[in-house]
Amino acid sequence: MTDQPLVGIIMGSDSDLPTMQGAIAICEEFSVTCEVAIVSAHRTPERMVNYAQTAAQRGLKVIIAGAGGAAHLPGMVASLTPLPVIGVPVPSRHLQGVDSLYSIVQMPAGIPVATVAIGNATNAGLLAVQILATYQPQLQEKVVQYRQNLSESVINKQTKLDN
Ligand code: RP5
Repeated sequence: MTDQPLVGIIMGSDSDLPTMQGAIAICEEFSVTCEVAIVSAHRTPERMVNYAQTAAQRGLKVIIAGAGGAAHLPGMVASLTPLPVIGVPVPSRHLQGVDSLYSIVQMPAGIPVATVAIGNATNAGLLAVQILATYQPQLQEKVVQYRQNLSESVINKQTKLDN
């Protein structure tokens, strides 16, 4: 593990943190250094622009951006950086995150955001790890092992059901 963060995990509000913990936990599990920041597209727009425009030169390789409601953060950040951006629709109070999903997933051609399911920051973390693993063979071995463990856990559940 290096000290240089390779994954930037950002969110629109501290209220998004419980959801975004899934991505943080995956980075920890794979010993991938990440940085975590609250960056709001609406409340701190200059901070968002600065974060996105300096991300690549600071050494980040991928950004995970979570937001809820009018969730413009992932798309705006994607428009300001050449790095891949993974969007996490955070469950919202009134529309359960459908608003967040639609806000994040409907990007115009040319500026993609890799959008995961509502609340599924775990998959965002895994996608980020898999992106890094394309040039880190040891990390790729860990991804393969993770998948094997996942399969085995299902088989074990079946064995318990059968007995
Ligand atoms: C969005 O507004 C945030 O991403 C959060 O999901 C939502 C609500 O924010 P708070 O009012 O809880 O700070 O910008």
